[in-house]
Amino acid sequence: MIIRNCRIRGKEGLFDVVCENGIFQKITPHKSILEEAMEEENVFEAEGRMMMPPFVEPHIHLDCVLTAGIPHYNMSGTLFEGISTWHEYKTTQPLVVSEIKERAKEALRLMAEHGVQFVRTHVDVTETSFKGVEALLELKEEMKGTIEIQTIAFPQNGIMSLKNGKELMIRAMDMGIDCVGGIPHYEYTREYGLESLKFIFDLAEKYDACVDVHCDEIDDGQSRFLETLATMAWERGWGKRTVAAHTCAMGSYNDAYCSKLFRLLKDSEINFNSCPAASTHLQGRIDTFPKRRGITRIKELSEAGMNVALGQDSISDPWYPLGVGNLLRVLEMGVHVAQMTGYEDLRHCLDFISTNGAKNLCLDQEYGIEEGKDASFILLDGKNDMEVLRFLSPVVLSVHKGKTIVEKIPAKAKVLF
Ligand code: 17E
Ligand code: FE2
Repeated sequence: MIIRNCRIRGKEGLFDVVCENGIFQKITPHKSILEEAMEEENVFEAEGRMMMPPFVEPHIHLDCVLTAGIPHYNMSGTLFEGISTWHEYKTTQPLVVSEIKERAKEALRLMAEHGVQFVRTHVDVTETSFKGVEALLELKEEMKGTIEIQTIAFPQNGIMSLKNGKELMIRAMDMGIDCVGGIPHYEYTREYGLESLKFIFDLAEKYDACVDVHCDEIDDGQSRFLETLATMAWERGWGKRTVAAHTCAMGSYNDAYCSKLFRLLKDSEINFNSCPAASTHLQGRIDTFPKRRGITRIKELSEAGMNVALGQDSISDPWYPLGVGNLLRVLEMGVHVAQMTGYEDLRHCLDFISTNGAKNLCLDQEYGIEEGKDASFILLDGKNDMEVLRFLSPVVLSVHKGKTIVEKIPAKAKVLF
C-alpha cells in the first residue's frame, strides 16, 4: 500500500509512504516514487491530508460502556451515585460474557471510527462473578492485530475495604490481566488507602506489571494519595510504568503544597491521565459557587515536563451519559477547562491523545511514523493540529499494522448562498 501526497505530523512538506508486510518500508518526499508505482491498485491519494500515529485511549472502563439507564440513570451526576448505580447493575442481574463483549466491541468500533488503535481499559474485579474479566480477556485476544488492548485490574469497591479485596486482585492477575489498578481515595480510611498502595506495588513487582491507579478522584484537597503513589514508584524505579489517573484533588491543592509536590512528581517519572469531559461532569457537584472545575493541573504538569494523556473514562455508562468514542471531543473540552488555548498549546495539542497516551501504555516499536516501525497510522481530514481540533476532523483512513480497519468519506455540505 502506498499513501501518496500526505503531510506527516511534525514534518515539513509532502510525502509518499510505502507500507509492506505491515511495516513502514519507505517514507520519501512526494513525487519521488516511480510512475509505475503510481498506477498500482493499492495507492491511496491523500490530497495533502495529515498522517499521524493512531490515537491512544489510555483510560476507559469497557466493562461498563453503553449501560447508561440500566437499572436507572445517575440522577445527581456524582461519582458516588455512579459507583452505587453500577453496583446495582452488577448485583441485580446475571452478567453474560457474550453481552459484555458485544457492548465493549461496539465501543471499540466507535473508537476505531475516530482513529483509536490502542486502548487501556479498566475492568472491575470487585464484580465477583468475574464475567467482565473473562469478557475483556477474550476480547483482547480476538481484537489483536486490529485494536490492541491492555487491561487493568480495577477494584471499584476498594481493596482493603473488602474482606476478600486482595484475593480478587490476585485472582485477576493470575487470569492474565496486564496492569494493577487501585482506588485509594475510596477506601474507608486514609490508612487503608496507603496500605492499598503498598499492596498494589508489591503485586506489580510480583507480576512484572504496570501500575495504573485511580488516584484522588475527588474534590477533597486533603486527598493526598498521589504523593505516596509517586514516592513508591520512585523508590522502586517503577515511574515510567506507573500512571496516576484523574488526580482531580490536585485542582484543589494549595499552591505551596503543589509546588513542593511537583519536585517529587518530576523525580518519580510517573505519567498522568486526565479525563476532562468525565471529570468536569462528575466533580464540583457538591460546590455551589465558586464551582471547581474538578480536573488536575494538566497545563502545569505538562509545562513542568511531565507526561499527561487525556482519555474518555466512559461512553454512556452510570458515570457519564454522553460520548461517541471521539477523543477530539475530549481534547476540545480539555484545552478549554485547562486553558491551553494559546497558539503554542494548540500547535501541539494532538500529543495529548496520541504520543502522550503511547507513553502511558509503554508502547515503543509499534508506535510512530518511521521506516522500520509497524505501519499503524491514521489520516485526518485536516492539515495540522489546530485545524483538526477546530473542525473535529474526521479520520478518513485508519491502518493498523498494514491492515485497513476504517475508511471514511467525509460528508460535504452544500451551503446554498
Ligand atoms: N469508576 C470510578 O471510580 N471512577 C470513574 N471515573 C469511573 C468508574 C468511570
Ligand atoms: Fe476511570
